[in-house]
Amino acid sequence: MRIFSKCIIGLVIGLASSFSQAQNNKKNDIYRTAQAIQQSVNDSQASNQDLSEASNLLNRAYDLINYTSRPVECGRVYEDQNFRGRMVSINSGEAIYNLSSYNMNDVVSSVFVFRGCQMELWEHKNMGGRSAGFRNEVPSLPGDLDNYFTSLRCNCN
Ligand SMILES: [Ca+2]
Repeated sequence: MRIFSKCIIGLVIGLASSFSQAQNNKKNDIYRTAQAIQQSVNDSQASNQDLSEASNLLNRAYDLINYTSRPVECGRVYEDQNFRGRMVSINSGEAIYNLSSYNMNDVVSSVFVFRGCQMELWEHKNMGGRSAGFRNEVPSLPGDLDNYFTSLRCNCN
């Protein structure tokens, strides 16, 4: 019983911690699995210590699921060079179809992308026209891309 619950719940924790923001469906599956494990632990002939350990492990699994479910900031675009001026932040898995909504059309001059994330920006609204991708920080966009972008998308691994 103790080995069984440790193996299964350890697996749940491992899976939960490897999830990224975009994988909510899988996280929900794991959440249901964890609940089922909790039920089977409750139903079985287990010692109080077994139940206590299983409960602690499940709580860790739930904490990890909650943690990985929170929005992850993916990157930021700035009006001026060196990450100055007005700023718009974007979360992983999100898109901004028209920076005009933020009064930031054709003004972006620097881009910050968080580690493990990738941002793609487009010349026109709705991901139209020429595009460029960035994986790290760009304190000063090259001349032909300066004050140029209108839409963007960002994703973290
Ligand atoms: Ca600018």
